[in-house]
Amino acid sequence: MKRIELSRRRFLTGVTSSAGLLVAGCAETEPPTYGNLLRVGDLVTYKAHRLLLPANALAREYSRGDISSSPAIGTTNPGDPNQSLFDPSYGETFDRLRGDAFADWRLTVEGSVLRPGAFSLADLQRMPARTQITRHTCEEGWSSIAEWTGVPLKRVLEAVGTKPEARYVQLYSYDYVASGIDMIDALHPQTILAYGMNGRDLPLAHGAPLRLRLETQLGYKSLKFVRHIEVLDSFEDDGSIATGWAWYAGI
Ligand SMILES: Nc1nc2c(c(=O)[nH]1)N[C@H]1C(S)=C(S)[C@@H](COP(=O)(O)O)O[C@H]1N2
Ligand SMILES: [Mo]
Repeated sequence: MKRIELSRRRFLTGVTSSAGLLVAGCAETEPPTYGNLLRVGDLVTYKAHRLLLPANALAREYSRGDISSSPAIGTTNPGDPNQSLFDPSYGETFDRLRGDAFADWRLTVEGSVLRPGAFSLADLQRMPARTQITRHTCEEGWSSIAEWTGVPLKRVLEAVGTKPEARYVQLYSYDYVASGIDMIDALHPQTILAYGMNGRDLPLAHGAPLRLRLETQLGYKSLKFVRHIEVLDSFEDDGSIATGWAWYAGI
């Protein structure tokens, strides 16, 4: 474990500077084929990570004593029309579901899958769980450490059976945000759909009832208030590129 813990960052130090060379030399790897020339920097980062890191290299995990307070950033209640990312199509629904302690809430999983599914919170909690204490790194420059409990996204994808041609997984929220990832990150052992935080139910402000924890990328890709998952055969912008962010925010 220790050995692997060291790997992600160490491995990448010094690599990105020479990554320009890699782009030319790695036509055989699957490019994410997203964005345009302005996004060439992302492409370099993406390729460097995908070429040089073992797919399952773990992000560092911490101990209980390292847990810090976590600020709640961005949407803290998708049912509140005053929040900047409020989505009128889903805000009221979220409010209603929350009023009933999410008893009628379902996570729908569709797209390039053999058995599209709708999972209740209890369904997800019956699946094998994973607990991890990790550092959340926000692109705004702060970080915090928390314990997260949830079901590995891999388990949910196994339950619906992704088709062989499936290449991306796009997650949608009750606010105006989505998060798209490739299959390598989707199947990563620390990529979980979390329903617990620091030993309790996931609080509203942190994404109740279910949020993505994507430990291999920056904070904005860890989607809160997950509503729907779409498995894709080809790349689609999740909104990052349209709003000037990197689609791939690997760390
Ligand atoms: N649905 C949704 N997910 C989101 C956001 C958001 O505004 N809406 N903000 C993102 C950003 S920028 C960060 S840093 C983290 C913050 O998670 P936290 O509020 O639990 O600290 O959530 C991410 N996921
Ligand atoms: Mo963030």
